[in-house]
Amino acid sequence: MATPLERWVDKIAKITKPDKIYWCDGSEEEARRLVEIGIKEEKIVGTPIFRELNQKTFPNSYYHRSHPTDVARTEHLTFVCHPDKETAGANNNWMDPKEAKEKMTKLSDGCMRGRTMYVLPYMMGHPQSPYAKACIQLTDVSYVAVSMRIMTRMSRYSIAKIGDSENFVKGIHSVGDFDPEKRFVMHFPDEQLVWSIGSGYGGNALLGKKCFSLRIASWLGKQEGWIAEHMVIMGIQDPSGKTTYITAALPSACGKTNLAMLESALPGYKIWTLGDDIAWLNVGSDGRLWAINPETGFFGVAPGTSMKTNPNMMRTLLKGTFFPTLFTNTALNADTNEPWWEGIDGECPANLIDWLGNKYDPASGKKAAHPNSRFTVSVSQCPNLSKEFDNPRGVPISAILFGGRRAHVVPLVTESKSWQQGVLLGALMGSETTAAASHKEGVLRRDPMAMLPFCGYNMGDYFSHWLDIGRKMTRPPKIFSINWFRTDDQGKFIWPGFGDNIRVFKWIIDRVNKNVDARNTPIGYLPNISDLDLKGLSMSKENIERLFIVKSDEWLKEAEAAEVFFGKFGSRIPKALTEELRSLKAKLQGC
Ligand code: SAT
Ligand code: MN
Repeated sequence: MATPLERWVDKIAKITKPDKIYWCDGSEEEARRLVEIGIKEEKIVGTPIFRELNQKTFPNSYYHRSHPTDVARTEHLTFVCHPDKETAGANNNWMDPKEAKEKMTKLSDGCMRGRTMYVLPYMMGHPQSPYAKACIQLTDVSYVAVSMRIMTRMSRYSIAKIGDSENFVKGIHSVGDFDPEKRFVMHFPDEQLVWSIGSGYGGNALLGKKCFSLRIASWLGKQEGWIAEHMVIMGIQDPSGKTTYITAALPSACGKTNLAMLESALPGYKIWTLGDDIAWLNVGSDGRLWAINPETGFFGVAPGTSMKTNPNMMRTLLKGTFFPTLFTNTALNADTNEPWWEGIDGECPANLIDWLGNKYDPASGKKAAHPNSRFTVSVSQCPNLSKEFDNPRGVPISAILFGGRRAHVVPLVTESKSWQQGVLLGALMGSETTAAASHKEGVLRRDPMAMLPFCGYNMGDYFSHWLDIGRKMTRPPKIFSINWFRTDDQGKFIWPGFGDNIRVFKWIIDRVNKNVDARNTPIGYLPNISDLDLKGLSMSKENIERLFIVKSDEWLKEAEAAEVFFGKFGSRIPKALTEELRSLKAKLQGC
């Protein structure tokens, strides 16, 4: 008798009509074979899926070039199909689930013809965590199969765990014909199903990542009493040897990966990385908030990564283990067969091939690597991976940071006065946009908790859920807002960032441990400059003070923009949050 899983695979194969069906086991040998297939057999518009890179300098690394129209998430073609539109909320595109299924069934008719359908069994989360989920993704491209093996715990264990159950997370993925008009990423939260066609890009194709671990998991968390967040998880070891765990939410391509792997500029401090993108947070029996990273890999932005900006990531990329490392849409050094991107160490090589496969002309003014070019690499290669990474319980969180890319208005660091005010700080978040999503660069976009593109239900209900989580904790983490990106009159960043961000973390830990006082302002507590460890930094007093300027008129504008944003969600915005906003406005007006 076929199991529900086998019957489901069969049903999807009848629609998509692959030539072959291949059940993956996640083994090392299989990964090698899949890479081989990607080098020798499978193609994307005539180009092989993988190209072997210089194995001496980039061991076990492979290069992948995507379809040129397929380089980022496509938010306007991403839908969350709850039975009713209100549940999806103004933050999501919505389609009736029945209509969406019909549309996808039609678009998928024969879409895997001539291709192999890979059946990928994987876990999100450590198998022994009560929050771990057994998942199956179907895909018709080896790039996705190999990527998923890096990013998730892929093995036959998931098949055994699913057994005869109907209750497993389902993903259907096909690159289709890459037609952007026929590209859709459809989520069916009540069925724990994601159906994606037309794109091979990370967030659209690695369905365990944003699609399941954020959009669908956020909805599961709402029902089950936990939260799925777009956050890094890290441990900060201080000179006494004590490690404090924090999470930080930053929109895509705001330096989240650099932050997660930060190398401290202050002696005696060390960062232990647990995750660079997604955190699942639950309230423990001790009344604290606990975090796990459901993933096992980094899917990071390559440009800007160097020994200067992120030495730990460079070491991770160069380590080479039995997990392949993938480079997607970077440039290629034609002489050395190494990947190259803007911002990597060294000079621009003379003989460069750009991400589109053409000889690169530096005089063209164009970038050689796509700004959203990526690496996909196993966390096991990270030299500062936390020893708690594989702890199924996760780590207890002492502080939550909300950040964004703001040239003005938002101070370097602000501590909220309560959980509720912290939720407002998170809800007020905005960021000047970058290239990870397919829209213009440099535009301010409201992005509460960095979850706007990833919250799988009405954002008003999401804020209520955050407030509920706060009420469940007896020892909640403190909430902070951070902004590394404030600029001076010339548009230059004031704060050095990177390894010096540890100085901000030090203050945050001091606040958590009640070691220092702070300055009370309408938006929260700000550091007394004398409490910041700025030793060795060559910054003028004036510039340091500029990092902490809070202008009432600018903040009133922020509050008004938040009101407009909240207005989109009508009565779904919790009263407590509107009250908090009203009280902030009153305080600002009183200044
Ligand atoms: O959506 S991805 O996870 O592929 C990249 C990002 O935007 O964070
Ligand atoms: Mn992300």
